[in-house]
Amino acid sequence: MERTLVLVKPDGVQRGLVGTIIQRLEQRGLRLAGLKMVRVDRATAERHYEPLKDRPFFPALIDFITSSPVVAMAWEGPHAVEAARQTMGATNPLQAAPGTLRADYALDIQFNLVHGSDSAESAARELAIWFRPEELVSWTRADEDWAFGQSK
Ligand code: IDP
Ligand code: MG
Repeated sequence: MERTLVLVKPDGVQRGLVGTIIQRLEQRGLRLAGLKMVRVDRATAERHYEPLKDRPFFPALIDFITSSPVVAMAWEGPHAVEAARQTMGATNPLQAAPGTLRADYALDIQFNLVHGSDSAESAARELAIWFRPEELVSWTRADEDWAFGQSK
């Protein structure tokens, strides 16, 4: 069982795609364990994207992610990290597979709707930035035996 951080980035919130993004992950079978709307400050954004601090697009990325509210979510399930990223698609929407969120709803490599942790280690680090432990809810989804199957 894994937990991952998903952010609906400012473009997703402004474009009214919060519900669509939640629906895709929810219908995939993942279990929502935390959810909040946040106007992230620069210091927190820089901590979240710290592994990318030497990339040329880092300043623009921090400007973007702090420009307007985001929705932060924790999702759980078997292989939740990989499953969430697969549902999102490749970083560049033009290279994302059809049917993924980024291919279906985005055009730009920066304005690509969503963030998903890229490993279990990143997920733990990032979830600690966005959520206090008591904000993550432990519960059983009624259909999870059927969605998680043998991976439960
Ligand atoms: P990921 O979000 O698919 O994991 P990362 O390489 O971790 O992709 O990059 C973080 C975010 O930085 C991307 O989602 C995108 O918003 C932005 N980004 C990545 N590469 C570029 C680029 O080449 N130009 C502009 N923005 C980029
Ligand atoms: Mg990444």
